[in-house]
Amino acid sequence: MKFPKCDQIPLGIYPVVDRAYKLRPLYEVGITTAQLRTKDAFSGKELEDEVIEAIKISEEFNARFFLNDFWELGIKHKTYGIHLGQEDIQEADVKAILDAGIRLGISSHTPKEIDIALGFKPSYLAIGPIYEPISKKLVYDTVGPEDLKHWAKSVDYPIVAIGGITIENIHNVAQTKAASGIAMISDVLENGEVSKEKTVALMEVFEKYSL
Ligand code: 3NM
Repeated sequence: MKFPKCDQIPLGIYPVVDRAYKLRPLYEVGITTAQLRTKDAFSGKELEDEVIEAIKISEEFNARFFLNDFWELGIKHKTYGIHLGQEDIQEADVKAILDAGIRLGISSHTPKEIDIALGFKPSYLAIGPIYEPISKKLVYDTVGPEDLKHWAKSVDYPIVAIGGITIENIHNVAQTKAASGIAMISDVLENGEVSKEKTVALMEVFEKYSL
């Protein structure tokens, strides 16, 4: 079992949004990787329509679109990728995702969880929370850039750093050069809507260190 790679270029700034329409302005400024994470906001047909719309917009921009949680819908509509947490990965039909040729990203918060995630040979490994998450309460200790760098040394997969990353602290994360992607919910937003300006500022920092 080994999941497909996510192309050669780094995942880059990797926004995680709650609605499909928020993807378009992100792609318009050059974002190449994004995730839809609706949690309980939608269900049934409404959820499926949201997923279909997200895939359609992402394909228009040739972007790497990951769907959070809803792996059955991801397989049905052939998303580029699916992102799962540690609990979801135990319940999902991981082989069905693999057989569908879909990429898989897995969250991890501790060295033990990293080991579990790597057992699936994922397309990327998310490590967090780097800082105190802004939009989600987590029971885990913050990782910080030092441990991110340290943990990344023994991981031969692309890493996505997540949790509390903002324009103020992204320099510390980017300069570790440990992460192929830097994910965030809050700091690409302004009053809940995508801010192109904030997104571009984050992208500029990422690019400065990935050269
Ligand atoms: N996962 P913000 S932290 C969705 O550590 C998510 O696994 C995390 O939101 C993890 O950028 C997190 O607002 C929330 O802090 C990220």
